[in-house]
Amino acid sequence: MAHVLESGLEFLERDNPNGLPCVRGYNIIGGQLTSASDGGTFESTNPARLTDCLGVFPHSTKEDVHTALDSAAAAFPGWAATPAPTRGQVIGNMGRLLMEHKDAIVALETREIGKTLKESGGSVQEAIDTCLFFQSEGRRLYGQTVNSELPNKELSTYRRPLGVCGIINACNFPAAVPFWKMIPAIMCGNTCVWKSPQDAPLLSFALARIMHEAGLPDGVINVVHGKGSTTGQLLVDAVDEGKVNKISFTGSTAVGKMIGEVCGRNLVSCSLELGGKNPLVVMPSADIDNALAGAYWSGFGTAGQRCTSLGNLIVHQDIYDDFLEKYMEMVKSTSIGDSMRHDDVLYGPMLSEKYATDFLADVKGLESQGATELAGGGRITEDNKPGNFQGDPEEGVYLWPHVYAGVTEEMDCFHDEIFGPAVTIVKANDFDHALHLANASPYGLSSAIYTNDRMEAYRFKTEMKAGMTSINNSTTGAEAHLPFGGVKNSGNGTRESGIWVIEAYSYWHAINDELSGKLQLAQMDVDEIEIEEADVDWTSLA
Ligand code: UN1
Repeated sequence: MAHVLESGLEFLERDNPNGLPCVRGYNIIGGQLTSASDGGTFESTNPARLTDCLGVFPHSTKEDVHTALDSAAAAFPGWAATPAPTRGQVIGNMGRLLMEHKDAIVALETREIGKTLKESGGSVQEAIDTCLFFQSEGRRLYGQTVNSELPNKELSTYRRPLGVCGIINACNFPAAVPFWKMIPAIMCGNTCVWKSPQDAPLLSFALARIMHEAGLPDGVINVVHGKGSTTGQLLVDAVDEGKVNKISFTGSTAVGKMIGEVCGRNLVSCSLELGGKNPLVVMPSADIDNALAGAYWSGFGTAGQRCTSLGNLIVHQDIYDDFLEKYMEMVKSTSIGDSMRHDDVLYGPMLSEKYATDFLADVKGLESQGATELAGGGRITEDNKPGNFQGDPEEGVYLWPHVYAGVTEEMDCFHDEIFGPAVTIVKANDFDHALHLANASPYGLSSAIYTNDRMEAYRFKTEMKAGMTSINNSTTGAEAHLPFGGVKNSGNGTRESGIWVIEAYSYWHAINDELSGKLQLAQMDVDEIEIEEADVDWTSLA
């Protein structure tokens, strides 16, 4: 076994295009690089070029997950006792190291999951911003002093860490989202076992290594690679075995509900950031060009693979035809390709083959529900490609932009999340109808309205049941210091980001310090102050 900081990168013989390197990847457990206990592996491939293999990684077993949990448990007392400002300093170092290596990390993210370089830049910047924010939070992590109802007695509160946190994130924001979780977790004094996303193990490994370079003690963050249904499930199962004090999960609603059940029956805290069918309403008073830009980006940026991507585009009937015509012009002009090799592409490949397969199953049969396909075409191939496709589509996993109009709330496609480049369009009769439609899906993550009517904007933000609402902006674009999360089927009400996330990774410890030297009973030994009413008729004064 080698220590993570003493090892270089190990390259494997591969026939990758342009001689791009393929590395042997390892878990990081207690600071040591380890392979799977049974020697099992899986590969990470570039979805923009399927012949490009980034690395071979351990497919972690139950033994690996449990060794990682034991390592996190062993590191916990020392890390929890480390002064919070020192923990913050380590986090600040992580942010500075990420800034230094930003360009390389951004390129790696794009190579591994296919997001455009610009978007990977956003994801990595969000990780940096999170470090810089929580660096200083280590100097706060405030508790309160509380006045006692009894004399010579002091009450105060402290934030305490929960213990060992299991971290499971999706691969679409593979730098930002694990940092949203682990940075506040370790700032509060917790230790983590991170199950990296199966489609982004190399990026996760690089980030974890940088975290160790920043001065993170061994065992505070342990990384196990693997698949969600195997390694991820083993981490969740460990909740039943009493080895986990917190699970933080970003992914599908179905898996989130399962995790919530396991945590619930063990009274273990869980943060769940789940799916969305995010509505975007366009009213006649809106700046239409701005609304078009927002609806286009929300639907097709990241190939629609954000939990905050646009689902239902709800357009007022008075502008419906005109808006749709302009929208479809934009959709048809969409430039798609590998952003490593082509500038100005709006989106790249799907995150992996599996995302494409699931998407194609989701859009199949939408017309039999009554929706009208205005754009579609499924998988992009050499014989079936949009005019603005850049490069050779057969090299990767690329999908056409899909648009379905005439959608109503009676149809399943109004309610179901479609993770990928698809927008369903709904016609609204008036503002009240639009607001009703925006609230009618089972989800409540993000939402947006384009209007220049102040009352409509006010009513939308007041009456919209969602974790996040944009006014004259896209459904995406959460900043690193605002609370992120949803209601209804989008989550369990916990939040990521900003000071609010601290609630998710600490518990309140109330301290009752009796200085009087005697037993003073709250509620019972408190002197009651009598009311002495004066004999004045206040009603006689005016
Ligand atoms: C996600 O959609 O999974 O708000 C995360 C945004 C990004 C984060 C999105 N800052 O779009």
